[in-house]
Amino acid sequence: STVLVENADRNRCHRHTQDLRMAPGSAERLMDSTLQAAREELVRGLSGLLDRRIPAQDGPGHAVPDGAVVLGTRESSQVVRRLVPAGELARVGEDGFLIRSVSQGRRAFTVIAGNTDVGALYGAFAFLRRLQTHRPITGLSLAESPRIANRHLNYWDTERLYAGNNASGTGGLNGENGALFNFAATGESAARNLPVILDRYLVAARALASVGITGITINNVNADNAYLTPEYIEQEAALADALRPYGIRLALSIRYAAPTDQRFAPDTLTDEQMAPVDPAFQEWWSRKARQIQEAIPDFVGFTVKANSEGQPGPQDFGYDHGDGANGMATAVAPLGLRIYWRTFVYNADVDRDRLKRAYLEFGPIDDEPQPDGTRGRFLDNVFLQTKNGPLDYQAREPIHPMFGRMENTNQALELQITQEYTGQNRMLCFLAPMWEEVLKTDTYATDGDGRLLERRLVGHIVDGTAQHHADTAIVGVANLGNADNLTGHHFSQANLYAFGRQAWDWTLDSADIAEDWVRMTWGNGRGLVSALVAMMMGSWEALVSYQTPLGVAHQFRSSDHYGPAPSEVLAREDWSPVYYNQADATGLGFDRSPTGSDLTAQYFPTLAARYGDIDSVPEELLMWFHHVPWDRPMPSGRIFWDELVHRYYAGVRYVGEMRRTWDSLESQVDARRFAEVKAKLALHEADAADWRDTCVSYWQQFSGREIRATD
Ligand code: GCW
Repeated sequence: STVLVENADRNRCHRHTQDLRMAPGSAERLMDSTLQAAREELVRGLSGLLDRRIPAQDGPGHAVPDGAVVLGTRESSQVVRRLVPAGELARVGEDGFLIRSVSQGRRAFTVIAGNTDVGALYGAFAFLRRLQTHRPITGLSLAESPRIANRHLNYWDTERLYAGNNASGTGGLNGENGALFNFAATGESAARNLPVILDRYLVAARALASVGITGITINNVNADNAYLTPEYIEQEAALADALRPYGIRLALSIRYAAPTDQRFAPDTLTDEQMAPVDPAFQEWWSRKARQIQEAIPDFVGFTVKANSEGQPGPQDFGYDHGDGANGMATAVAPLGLRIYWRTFVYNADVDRDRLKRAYLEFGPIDDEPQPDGTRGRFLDNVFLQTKNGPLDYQAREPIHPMFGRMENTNQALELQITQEYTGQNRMLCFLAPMWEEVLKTDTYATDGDGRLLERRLVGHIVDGTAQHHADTAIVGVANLGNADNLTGHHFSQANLYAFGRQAWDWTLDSADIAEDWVRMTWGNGRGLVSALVAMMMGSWEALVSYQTPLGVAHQFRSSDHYGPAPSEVLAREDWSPVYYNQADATGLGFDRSPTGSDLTAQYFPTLAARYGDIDSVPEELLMWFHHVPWDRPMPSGRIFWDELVHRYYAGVRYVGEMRRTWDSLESQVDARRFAEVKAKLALHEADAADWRDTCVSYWQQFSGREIRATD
């Protein structure tokens, strides 16, 4: 009946004048504090879901009203102090929460408690989720806390945007780029730009808070130095203020060589001063970080893409990744900031097989004996940020061999939510099953004596329990844009949603996540829920089948990373589809077994043996590790060639089934979204068929065998 949040106004945390940041005619009110935000969510959510106005109240009066929802911390709320034992609450940690149904005499009410305001906010969203998904909201005694502490997004504001309202409808670099946040470049009018806060920033903040995202790196990893200028820092601060009540902190991507940029004169460094051990280098970053921290007190730190794809890095100045990361980390450690150093590097001089290169560069630094008798050179405030697989966000990859191998270094798992290689804004592809597969893959990691660790799934490595890492992080490359629905394709929202849920608890079942999302997004109708969940759950495997079945890697057109181009030969061997498929008269696939590049040796022994043997490698990863003869018998009873063709056809057939499923739901979905998804599914099927036909006919030139499509 009532939402009761005591002391919601006590933590005013804004720093800039309010009017400067409000969009003209903005409907949203900027929150001052997290508890206010929580109150607002409950009032709005309960009123909407129950279809009547639910009032809010600040103090308990003499008794909590019957039916009320009370929210707070022990610090903010008398009710929480009285009813929630300190010890029980302490156990859920910083971001966790308790939800309790309480009866007092004839009155029954619900208490949502966190140790922090943000924890309480997460509890509010969890409570609303229960209501929205038609789960019981009485008799509750729930305790939840996240397994991973830093649950971040990386937002590439200029690249891989598929959710923009720009002219082409695709996002990208033409005209207004479809980015979520608008920065004003020097001299540009601020009328529609930061520091003005647009409604959609708050809509995004609320969406991210609802799934527990704690931080966002707001610019592309191929960073533009403008983000380090005072003009931008002021805008970043306004954005940080707007996101802060929702528990979301800001980070920035930087270019490693930023200190040499003349725009920072007279503070510009010479190449000699760019040695990461040079006091001038460290002083530069510490000064810059202080400047940012003054404007953004809870600034997270820097994300760095160094010596990767043409980006500058320590190697340009004669140092390695350990030196570079540590140089920056030393500079910012006294400020409590972190460095997220990406491991997406593939210098061709390191090894012929691109997939081996990252571990060859980072592994030895992790293993290096230190003067104090420990191992591993990376400092404690460095996270190595590693993609799930060793190539590049392909729809299915083996796990990156670095998981479990970097026991002396903090490691963050990086997943791509934006659908660069998984259908962009056209194809419906629910990615949670892929992430679940990654997170639940057994690394077979061993300890120093070669004994198998007890907890050794990728998820255990990432959540720190495998190798006792105190600091943990997971990063999603975001799929946000300025589209009304934030993500472009309506079903792409499910990926953002799932990322947040899996970042919070990687042990969740992706089908359960899909079900929650469907209920909250499309409705609770029985047939609708089961049909959509089933459709979504098969969509990723179908995409793998019609794009890159059985582990054939990276067959994408270089111009857009959307369509097929198996015959493409590019200037760089390691960008060329032909390098990945190795098609010839004997078969298809890249030999990374001991007879080939021996990537398999980078895995722990059990996996190395499994992947290295064509008889034991999982079928789905076959061509990642082996050059497979066209006539090799497969578990299905078909020969490899027939199986390959079968997969392509089955994948496209599934898309046809998705279209029929969707059509059958017309009466249960609102007309606009029904039509929008329907139109995309039609394109999806045509494009999937293009993948099938282009690839199968190209492979046939090598196999010389007949195309026998099977059901
Ligand atoms: O897959 C590639 C993308 C690039 C991206 C790079 C990376 C921003 O095509 O767009 O660069 O990965 O992860 O750094």
